[in-house]
Amino acid sequence: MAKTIYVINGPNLNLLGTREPGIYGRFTLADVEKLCRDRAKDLGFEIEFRQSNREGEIVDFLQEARARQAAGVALNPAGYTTTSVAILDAILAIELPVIEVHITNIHAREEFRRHSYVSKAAKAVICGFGIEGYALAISGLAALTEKRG
Ligand code: CA2
Repeated sequence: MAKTIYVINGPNLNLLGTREPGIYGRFTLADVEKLCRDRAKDLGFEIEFRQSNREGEIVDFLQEARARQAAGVALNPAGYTTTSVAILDAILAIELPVIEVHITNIHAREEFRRHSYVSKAAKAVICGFGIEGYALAISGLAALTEKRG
C-alpha cells in the first residue's frame, strides 16, 4: 500500500489565487493540491490534503498524520507560523518529519514574518519557490522515507 504524505495548510490559504496575486501568485489551493497529488503519484505516495483557518484543527490534522502512520507532513502554517506554540508542540509530539513550506521568501518580507516556532521542530524549511515549494517538500519527504527504509 502506498505511504501517505499529509499536506496541511493554515489560515487564509483557501484564498490563494483570489487575493493579493502580486504576493502569492495566481495559483489556487486546488492547483496546489493537484501539484502535490501529481508529484506524490510520480514518487509512489498518496496525499491527504487539508486546510484550516483554526489552530486546533491543524493540531488535530498533525495528530491524525501520526495515528495513520504517515510518511511525513508538508506544512504551511501561514499566519500561525510566528505565534503557535500549540503547533510546535504537536510537531514535537508526533515524531514525524515535518517540512515547513512558505510560498514567499519570508526573510525578504516584514521582519515579524521571519520568526517561526514551527522551524524549531521542522526537519527542513522551504520558502520562496512559490507553490513549487510544496512539490519540493514532497520529493524531500519521499527521499527521507527511502533513506529510512
Ligand atoms: O508565504 C507563505 O506561504 C506564508 O506562509 C503565507 C502566509 C503568511 O502569513 C506567511 O508569513 C507566509 C499568509 C497566507 C495568506 O494567504 C493568502 C492568500 C491569498 C490572499 C490572501 C492571503
